[in-house]
Amino acid sequence: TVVKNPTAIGFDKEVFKKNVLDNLKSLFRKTMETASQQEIFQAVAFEVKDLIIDRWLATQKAYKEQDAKYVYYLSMEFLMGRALGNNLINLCCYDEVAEVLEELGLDINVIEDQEPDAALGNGGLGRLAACFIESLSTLNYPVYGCGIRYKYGMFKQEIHDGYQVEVPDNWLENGNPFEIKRPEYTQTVKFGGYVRIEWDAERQRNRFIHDGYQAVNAVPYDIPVVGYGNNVVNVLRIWDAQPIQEFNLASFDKGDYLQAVEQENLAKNIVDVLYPNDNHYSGKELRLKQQYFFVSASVQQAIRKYKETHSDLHKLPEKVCFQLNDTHPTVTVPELMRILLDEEGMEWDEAWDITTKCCAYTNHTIMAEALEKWPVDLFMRLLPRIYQIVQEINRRFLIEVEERYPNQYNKIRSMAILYEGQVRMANMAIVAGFSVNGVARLHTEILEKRELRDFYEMMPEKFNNKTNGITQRRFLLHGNPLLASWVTEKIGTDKWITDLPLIKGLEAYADDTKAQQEFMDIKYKNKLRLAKYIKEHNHIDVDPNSIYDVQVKRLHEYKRQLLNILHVMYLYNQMKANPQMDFYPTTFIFGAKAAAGYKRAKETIKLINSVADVVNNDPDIRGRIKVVFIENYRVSNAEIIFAASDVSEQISTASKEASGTGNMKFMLNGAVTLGTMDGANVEIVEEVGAENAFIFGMSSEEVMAYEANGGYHPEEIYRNDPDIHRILDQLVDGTFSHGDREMFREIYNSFLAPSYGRADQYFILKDFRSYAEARERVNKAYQDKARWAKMAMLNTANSGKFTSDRTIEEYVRDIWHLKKVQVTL
Ligand code: 26W
Repeated sequence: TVVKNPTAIGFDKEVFKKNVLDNLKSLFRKTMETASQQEIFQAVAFEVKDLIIDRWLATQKAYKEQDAKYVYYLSMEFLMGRALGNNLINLCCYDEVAEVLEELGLDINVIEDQEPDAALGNGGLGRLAACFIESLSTLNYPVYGCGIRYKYGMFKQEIHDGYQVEVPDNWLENGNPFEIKRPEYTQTVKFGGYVRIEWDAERQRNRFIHDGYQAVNAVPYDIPVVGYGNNVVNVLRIWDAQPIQEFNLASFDKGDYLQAVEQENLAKNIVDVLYPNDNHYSGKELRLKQQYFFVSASVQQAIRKYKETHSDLHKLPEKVCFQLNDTHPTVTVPELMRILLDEEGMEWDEAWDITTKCCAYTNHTIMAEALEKWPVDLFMRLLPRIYQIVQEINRRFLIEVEERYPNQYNKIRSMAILYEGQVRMANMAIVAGFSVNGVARLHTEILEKRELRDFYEMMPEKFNNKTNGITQRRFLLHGNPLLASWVTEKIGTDKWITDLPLIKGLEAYADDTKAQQEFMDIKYKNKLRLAKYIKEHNHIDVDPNSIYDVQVKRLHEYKRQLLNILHVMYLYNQMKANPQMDFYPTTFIFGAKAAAGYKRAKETIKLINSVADVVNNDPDIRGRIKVVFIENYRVSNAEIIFAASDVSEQISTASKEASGTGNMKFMLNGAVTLGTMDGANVEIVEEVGAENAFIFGMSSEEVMAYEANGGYHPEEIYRNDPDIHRILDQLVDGTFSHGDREMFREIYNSFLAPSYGRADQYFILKDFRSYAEARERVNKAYQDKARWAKMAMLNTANSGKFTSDRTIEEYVRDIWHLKKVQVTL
């Protein structure tokens, strides 16, 4: 029942079918009868790429004709997920292709399942980048997404005996049918060596010459990013590393054998693997290499492209903006300076003027351990010329600080770029960027008032907020087709696909019993779909009539999966003591990857699985509490999970979650938030109304006040609250570990006697009672079917603000100043 978009016209089913069969023949010399599902996926994907190509060419032609300004979205991570389904949706021929496949005896869902997720990202930051480039395309804005073509993306997670095991993600094994290699745009990137100073007599100034370096080639692969129904195709450009010259015997003769081997090795491992750390800086040299590698290639490419049609680099800011996705690409600043100074021969002041008008920085976290601070010795060894430029940026900035705040050493201590032997990347991004933004209102306030207070005081005009968003094309239209069709039918238009606030039209049905029934029927069908997935992948039976209470996100202490599972233990104890207690059956669903080296996170996964073992198999519980850990949480199964959820667990310690974006995906799909006043939860509650969410816990003010005083005393709670006492003791009495008293000892100690850091650093015990009480309210509320249906529907109805289309329009208005480009075929 989805209304067809006019651009679907021109799609010819018979031609498509014939071409898919031809592709099978030419790619694999197979027929429909002999081809594997994977081969059929490839044949279909190549045909879809063909549909994209004409639009791609037309888009780039239109940009050129209009001399369009581009944003270069520089990001170490793009968590794209699968492409086939979303490309078909945005080309407006999903239903038609589904029909073609059906006529060939195929199920489009099964074909889509053949595609590996492009998991070139960890979590929130990488997925945000993917939503942003999709929205930019849909809104007719020119963008290059610039990133790294990791050979191995985010690891695959397997659970063995309750423990996480990481398995390499060889996502390119069968090739990527959507990418195009562009060797003609190869750039050279230089590492190491030294800087020689030479007198340039002609220009009467010094020249800085970088010598003795090792170089690698950066070879781009382009992946199309299709806009919805508007013929726009932007480009995600990811760089691969290749040795400059293939290692050969000729170089042996010339005597630079070792040089050749070293260059070959450098190229070999630069793009091998995505660092699987989320919110944790590790200071590895290879990571800095990755950063400079893709930044240098992208900036060189941008300048080269600009110079093809412009002669005056002073006007670069009219055509180019570099958006730095967190501090990871901050070497953009000195790299652009290097090109303008050393290659274009500019003076410092003019180069600085251009650079500071081209760069803008987004901050995604206030977690201290996430801040990138490179040791100076490492930095200058790897990037000697870049380091000189950083020194000069720092020197000039400190003069400004000194002028503005004479003799206030504390200002220098907090704002210097080079300090105590480290290069502080955030400080460089703030000093050089013309814009600094946070990702939710509360987050930006905390940056201004606390974390970046001195910068805000000195340069308030740079600071702004851009509350995150998500694309409804993937997370409703593709992920939840039943609800998507129903929304279209109810509000009488499919325009919400590109104008999400129209979804507010659902409010008119909030009290309509029939609509409530329909809404909950769709939820039920989606719960069946998830139950089937869980049965296939986890071999656990879940009751689709139970409440699906879901926490899916990276595993991190501040996100407090531990609070959730401790509460399940508490519930279990209650039910054992009182089998007749009033309780609506609930399935507690978790999904989370732990960074490979993050011990506490991995112990938490084991605890969740151990509690699941005991609770799920205890006959006294009679299936009223179930715990499920979904293996290998990623974009593709997230779409299924959000659609099926009743309760959205957003329970981070207030002030710690910059925004969250999963919270928005749940809301869009009609799940009710159970959360703290943190990140974008604050704005979600503002939109939907406090009566349609379950809020608990300390405020960010309270948390920050405790932190300023060095924490609190969890052992008082342990002593005075018998229920909490009991669950903590159960961590070390073997209840959930077949008698093993040591398995969860470290978790236990973290509350009472940590070997490092503060006791209960994330205020789990402090918030426990308030959380338990909120969960009780949830359980009661669900038993009133009409009330719940209304709440859930109102969440969907009020999710309009959280489209990434809105976020992008704000970036365009306040930071990028792009113009819309129309593309006709
Ligand atoms: C250097 C190690 C490292 C790796 C990743 C540091 C920091 C990161 C990211 C900034 C972590 C991240 O993904 N942050 C999340 O960004 C989302 C998009 O803005 C927010 O919604 C989340 O709240 C934030 O945790």
